[in-house]
Amino acid sequence: MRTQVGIVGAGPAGLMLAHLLARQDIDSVLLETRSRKEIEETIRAGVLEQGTVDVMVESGVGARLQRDGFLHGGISLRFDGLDHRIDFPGLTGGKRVTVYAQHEVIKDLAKARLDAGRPLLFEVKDVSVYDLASDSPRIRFRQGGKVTELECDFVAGCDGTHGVCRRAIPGGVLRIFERVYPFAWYGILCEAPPSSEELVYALHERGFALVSTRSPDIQRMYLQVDPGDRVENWSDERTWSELRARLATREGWAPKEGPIFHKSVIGMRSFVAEPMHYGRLYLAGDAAHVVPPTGAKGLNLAIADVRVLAEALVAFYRSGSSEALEHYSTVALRRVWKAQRFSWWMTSMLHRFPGGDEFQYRVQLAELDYVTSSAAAAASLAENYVGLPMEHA
Ligand code: RFL
Ligand code: PHB
Repeated sequence: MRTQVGIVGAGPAGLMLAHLLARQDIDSVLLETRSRKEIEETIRAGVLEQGTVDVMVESGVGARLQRDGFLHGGISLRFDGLDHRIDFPGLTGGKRVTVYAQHEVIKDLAKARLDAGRPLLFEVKDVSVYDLASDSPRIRFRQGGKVTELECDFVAGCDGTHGVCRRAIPGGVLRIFERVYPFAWYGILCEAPPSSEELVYALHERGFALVSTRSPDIQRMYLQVDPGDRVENWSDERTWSELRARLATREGWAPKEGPIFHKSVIGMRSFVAEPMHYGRLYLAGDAAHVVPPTGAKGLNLAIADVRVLAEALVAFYRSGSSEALEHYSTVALRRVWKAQRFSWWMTSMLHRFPGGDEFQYRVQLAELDYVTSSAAAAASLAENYVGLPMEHA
């Protein structure tokens, strides 16, 4: 079996890469360990930058997003019992974000792929990549009882944090940069109308809380918890009481409550592997970098990576030149590190650090006060949140 680009992982990165290449008549085979049902039901991100929306719409997979997504013109930073709005269009020359769940993006992209009759193989097992430094790297995998060897011009490692591609790079090639935070997020989905028109990021003495949304009748909320905490420790009653406490305002704000149907605890870390390629293997998305969710950047970075990678692959097949491919890692990492900085900064400003003293907490409150009272500081938050301009390789 042969293809031009072998893509490992059908998350947002892999699916979008396959889609952008198909539009330029470049063949790819997309391999995924999970089932279609699983990838379409995993609850994750919800905030899309304008650039992410643009590439969905321009490439013909944005119809549902345009119909069902919610345009948000700002967020609220809540501290000291008061709300302070960051007005995105006013601070960025008109930009907004769109709230549309990641698994809906996955459904749109998977459907486009399968409707076009192009290969997307689910439930593959024992995936391994090798001969990466040669001109014909290979992917070996098993589906049912059958082992297949796929010979490629290039391999795209879009297999997320725990995938096999990054690990296949020989020792000593990659530099790893990592920070683990001393807290996690406990997230819920509930059947309730929106408590707030826009997202609320709250810092309270008891810790961080986030009010997000999914649809007119499904809401998403998060609480900062201990990394060792478990959903079993969070009864519905305790969850609502903690959300009420951390989100209380002087005006008596309270979340709209409803049956909780999903609970999960997610760890928080920052991680970058450099460079984002080895031989003819190119890493994209969470396979190469992870951000804490406070900046809402993970999915958007994955899409930004594959936009650059797709352009570079198209340039290679059109002209035979690998110059753009050689620049891929450098160009992608410039955006990655700015998103890392922003995500780390939002996380540091908005969480209580276990063992942190009162001085640290006062500095966090002063930072929030500054960000919400200085137009320059607010504009810096806004332009990062809505997404920095795209760069090209
Ligand atoms: P994914 O989504 O992890 O997809 C990787 C895919 O590869 C498959 N796989 C393999 N396939 C074949 N062979 C193997 N050996 C394989 N190993 C793994 C996996 O099954 C999977 O389907 O990575 P990708 O495409 O790079 O996308 C990254 C994003 O999913 C991630 O960054 C975001 O979800 C992060 N994130 C958010 N990002 C945002 O931009 N905005 C947000 O609001 C936001 N909120 C979040 C988030 C992540 C969260 N969690 C659960 C980590 C909120 C949460 C709660
Ligand atoms: C979400 O809706 O899941 C969400 C929103 C904003 C974030 C992280 C997650 O910063």
